[in-house]
Amino acid sequence: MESIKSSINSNILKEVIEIFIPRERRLDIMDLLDDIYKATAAGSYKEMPRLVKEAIDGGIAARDITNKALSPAMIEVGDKFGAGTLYMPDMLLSAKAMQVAMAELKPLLKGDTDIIEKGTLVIGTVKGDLHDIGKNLVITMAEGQGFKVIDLGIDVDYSAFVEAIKKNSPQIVAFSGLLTTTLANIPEHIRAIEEAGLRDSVAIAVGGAPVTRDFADRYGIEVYADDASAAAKEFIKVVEK
Ligand code: B12
Repeated sequence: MESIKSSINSNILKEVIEIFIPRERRLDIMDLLDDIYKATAAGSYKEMPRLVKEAIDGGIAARDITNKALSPAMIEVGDKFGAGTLYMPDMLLSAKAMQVAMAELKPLLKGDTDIIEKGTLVIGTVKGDLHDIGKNLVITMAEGQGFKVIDLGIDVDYSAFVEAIKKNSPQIVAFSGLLTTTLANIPEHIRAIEEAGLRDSVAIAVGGAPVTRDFADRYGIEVYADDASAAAKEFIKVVEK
């Protein structure tokens, strides 16, 4: 596993550390971020509350824990999953580690616009679909990349997506679907958004094992990805346009 120490070298965090932290304490901070990175990548979720507390007590900003340790670790995990060198149970453990850490960090991140307001994503499983493991992984990855996520849950009605768009003005609305039968509901979801006059205000994203890029193209859907880390990267492209 690649260490994050090298990636810290050229960033602002390093400068801040060099200015404000005595030389003998610098290694501790880098070690702590490295430990959080490794624990996340290894899925050691039980370690996370202690590690996060130590980091916060040691003066590391919550956003640096997210940006320098949690997010890169999840990107590594997602890349390995995509490459077939890491398997689903390991990815779920890493997702859980990230969620445990985020639960500790979220109160501290409120008001930190750089991390919490990169964009807003509304997501749910399509009408009739109860499979939410993939959706929850997508949420973890999106939150890790700084998105505010409105999770509408499972078996979400057309009107619930429309209401959530009106209420939250997201840049992206995402459908997750695992059943070939319920994928047939996706065009209906899009129609409901069009009829409410909201289609031009959001990019639509779609995913789930049976979904393909061809499917997305057929319905004019802007974002498709076949795994959670690729999904988060695509979401970033949407808000950075
Ligand atoms: C777990 C599971 C269940 C659990 C779901 C529990 C839960 N909380 O999710 C339970 C037991 C409830 C269940 C029920 C059913 N299931 Co089921 N289930 C599965 C199983 C074993 C795993 C699915 C899963 O979680 N995969 C792992 C996740 C991580 O993958 P994923 O969802 O594809 O998500 C990834 C990507 O697709 C992407 N992604 C996901 N969402 C999104 C969204 C966006 C916007 C983007 C960009 C990307 C993205 O990122 C994710 C992470 O990398 C699959 C078998 C399989 N091999 O897939 C069957 C499977 C999906 N189920 C199936 C069926 C038939 C059913 C039932 C109809 C069974 C029955 N007769 O009752 C019911 C239907 C319930 C319903 N109405 O939804 C079939 C579907 C066949 C089909 N093509 O239609 C499958 C394929 C099994 C099979 N081989 O027959 N199921």
